[in-house]
Amino acid sequence: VISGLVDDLRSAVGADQVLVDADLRAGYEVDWTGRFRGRAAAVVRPGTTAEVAAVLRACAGHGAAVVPQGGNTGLVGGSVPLAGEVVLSLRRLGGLGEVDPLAGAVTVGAGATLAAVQAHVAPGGLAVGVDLSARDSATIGGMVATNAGGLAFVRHGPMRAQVAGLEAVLGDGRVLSHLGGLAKDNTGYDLVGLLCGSEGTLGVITAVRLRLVPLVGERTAALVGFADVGAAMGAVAGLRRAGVALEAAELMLEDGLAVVAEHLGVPSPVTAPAVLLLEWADPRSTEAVASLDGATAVAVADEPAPRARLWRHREAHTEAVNALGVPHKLDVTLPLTAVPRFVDEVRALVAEASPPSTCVLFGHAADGNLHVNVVGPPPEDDTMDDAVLRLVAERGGSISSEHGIGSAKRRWLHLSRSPTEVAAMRAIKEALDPVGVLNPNVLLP
Ligand code: FAD
Ligand code: 2HG
Ligand code: ZN
Repeated sequence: VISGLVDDLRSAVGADQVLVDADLRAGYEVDWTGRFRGRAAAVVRPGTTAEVAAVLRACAGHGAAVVPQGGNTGLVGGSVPLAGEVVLSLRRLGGLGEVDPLAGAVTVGAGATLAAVQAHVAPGGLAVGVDLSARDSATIGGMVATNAGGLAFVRHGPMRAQVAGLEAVLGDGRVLSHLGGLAKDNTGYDLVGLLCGSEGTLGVITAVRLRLVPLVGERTAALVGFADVGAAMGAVAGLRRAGVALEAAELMLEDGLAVVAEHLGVPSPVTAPAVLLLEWADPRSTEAVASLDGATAVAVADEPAPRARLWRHREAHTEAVNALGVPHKLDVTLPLTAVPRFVDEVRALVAEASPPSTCVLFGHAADGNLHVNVVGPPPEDDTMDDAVLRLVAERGGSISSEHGIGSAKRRWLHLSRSPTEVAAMRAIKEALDPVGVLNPNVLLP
């Protein structure tokens, strides 16, 4: 079966773009964190939508499961072949269409990296509404497939809100195309919205029509210290009530900043139990931040280089955690009022863990989105994952805020979704992917 499949894949995309040697496959077989690894039947690298369709027809014909892969920066084990699947890499679909200045929109290939699109649209005074620190590798297709959130969610919402249209190939090779990108379009079910956050289970996204946002060149960033998480959360709410249009509101903790400082070899500019990274564009907001209740220390920057230096202490959290060991990453949302207590409770859980473990917690304060990183338990031991996710559910939260369910969290999907919801999702999956070739080991239990 495998050799027949490989022959058919070679006919679909050309022999050069089908990788079967172990050393060529290796980079596609392990996730960014190193926690999830497997072995691919083959890695196939189509260069056009028609080739993606031919690959899917070949795989459907052989009953071979497919894992779509973009930049492979996903953090829930959804982009790697854990059960011998074919990896379908979209990275060659990196085309960048002409920017439409009237609509403020652009159509790009699914394999274009976020950084490439940012650089492409910036000369027209435009930007992508979602930004994340994996921008040099993460692809637009992967960001749509995970409905990525990121650093600008407070201002522009998730990836789904940036998508005006898309093109995707279904499991049997049919092409679903809705790239017109009209501002208003109530012509039935929102299939484009449905593909957003579908994690490669409903279709392989090949192109995306992005609705862009104004590029805000001049902004001010500040690190602001507080005595505790409650005070920091109150400060964000206060600024929003006062009408401050925050571009970002990120939460960090003293011990996490220390891990980052050690990793970077640069001390944190602000030391406090809870630290916010706030960013805003309107100079009139500077006064509101300067007079924040409960602030114990502040570092402000408005020139690009010093601003980037402040941001480095936030953005380097993920790589600093990975440098400690293979992390268990739990990306969760809590009701805003539950955040301070949850932080204390998680730290208490990890303090009692065996083997002794380190907890690095940070997140997107305005969204109630916490990134709970635990380093210590072996990769396959999910006792701590279970305890944290159950606590999240008890506190009224969501077990995935922005990274998705992937293979990492699918056994806990029921904590956030009712049986009726899971049944509806399963019915949708069966309707769009009847043969079940698209990422069958992801999302649905
Ligand atoms: P992959 O990792 O390749 O794939 C992710 C999922 O999407 C998989 O299930 C895969 O099968 C599917 N997929 C990929 N491409 C396609 C396609 N074309 N069609 C269909 N399915 C597809 N995430 C956030 O939300 N916010 C953040 O702030 C954030 N910061 C990060 C920072 C770092 C340093 C790292 C390493 C990751 C971060 N992430 C963040 C997670 C990750 O970057 C996002 O999930 C991103 O959207 C994944 O894009 P990718 O191209 O790497 O996708
Ligand atoms: C971020 O906000 C990402 O930087 C990654 O979502 C979070 O590393 C993490 O846990
Ligand atoms: Zn995040």
